[in-house]
Amino acid sequence: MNAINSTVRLQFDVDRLRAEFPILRQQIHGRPLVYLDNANTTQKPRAVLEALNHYYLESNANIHRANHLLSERATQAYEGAREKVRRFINARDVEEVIFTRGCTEAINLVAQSFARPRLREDDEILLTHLEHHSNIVPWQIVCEATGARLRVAPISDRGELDLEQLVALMQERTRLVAIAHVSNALGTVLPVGEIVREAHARGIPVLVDGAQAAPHLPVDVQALDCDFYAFSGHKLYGPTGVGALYGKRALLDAMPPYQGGGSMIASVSFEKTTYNTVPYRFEAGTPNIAGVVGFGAAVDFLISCDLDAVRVHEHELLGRATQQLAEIPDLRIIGEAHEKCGVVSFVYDDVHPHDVGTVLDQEGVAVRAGQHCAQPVMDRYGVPATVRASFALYNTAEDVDALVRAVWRVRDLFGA
Ligand code: C6P
Repeated sequence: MNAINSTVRLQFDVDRLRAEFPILRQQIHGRPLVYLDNANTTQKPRAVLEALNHYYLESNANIHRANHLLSERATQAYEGAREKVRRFINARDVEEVIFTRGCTEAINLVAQSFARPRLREDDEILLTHLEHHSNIVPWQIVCEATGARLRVAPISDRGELDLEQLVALMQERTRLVAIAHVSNALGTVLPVGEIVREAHARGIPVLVDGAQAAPHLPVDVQALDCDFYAFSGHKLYGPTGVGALYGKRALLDAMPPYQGGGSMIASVSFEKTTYNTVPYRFEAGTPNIAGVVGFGAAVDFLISCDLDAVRVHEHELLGRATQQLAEIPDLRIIGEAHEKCGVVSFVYDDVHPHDVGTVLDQEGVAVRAGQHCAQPVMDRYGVPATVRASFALYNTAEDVDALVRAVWRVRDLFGA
């Protein structure tokens, strides 16, 4: 470890942080909970729980549409969270942040409102082989409606994207590149900045699925220069059912609404309706106000933890887990990219990953076993599923050791 890392580490007090997550104190099947399913959803710190509670106890009202004090408070809290999210991703303008139900809805919004009106028969949308279903299916839906088609850039056996091949697939008919920032199934970090540069050099806009990156990596949408960035609140210590879409102002301004209803209009008559400005044009109906307030509190919490220190800590956990798991005979790690973050996936001999997951659960270790909503990745490796351990800032070296002990237990139970 270099000098900078040691300094950062001194400032990172994981025990103090864990104390902020009451749920982690419990026992599961008589053993201390070891929660390693963070890529699925993270646990919530007291600050987020208190923000939700405080909102409902003190400020609950509908936003943007009443002139009483509670509504004013609720509106301020909601719009305050928008500014927090803007700062978190360094968007230029608060109007470039649209609240959604999550990363999935954010991508669907772009598919329906940005891509669909622009796509013609034989146009192309370019993805990679490591995408989550949320960054595949919305594009298939618009392709079915328009006659456009998907192109898919391959990944290597290590789970790395072949940038040259991706660039070679950026052709005259490519209308959008849609890529993950970090793969949820493999942990691969994609060179998003380079991809955006290559795409823009050819006049192609880029959407980044940041669901697995925003909790772990610094996200600066201006530095990345991506056109859209989608992520969820619940994977970064916020509540479920809320997320955000960043979009460049000029693109958002030119996009028609995604859904119709209250709040997204300027005026309505049976003859003609005119629409509100962004971001409100894309937030039809009463939103998840409390969820957005909790999302803002989660962003505050994460920033207060020192993001550099968090990154170093999580990287150490990933390294420790990878090294110890690799020592288990007949265990195969799926996804060995040079640059990884947050996730280690593996299969053990011919024991089905679901059985491994069940044994781990009995040992108090919560992981995800399955396809991780990334079936093409499973097909690429010829496995039905993987076991995936994923890390958060509150995990410890002891959590990693408990995971590894539990996997050895699988070996005892199922035989070598
Ligand atoms: N991945 C996982 O266990 P939502 O469900 O909208 O919050 O996020 C969807 C999504 C989109 N992209 C990536 C890369 C993701 O990892 C996810 C969610 C979870 O890996 C649940 S399937």
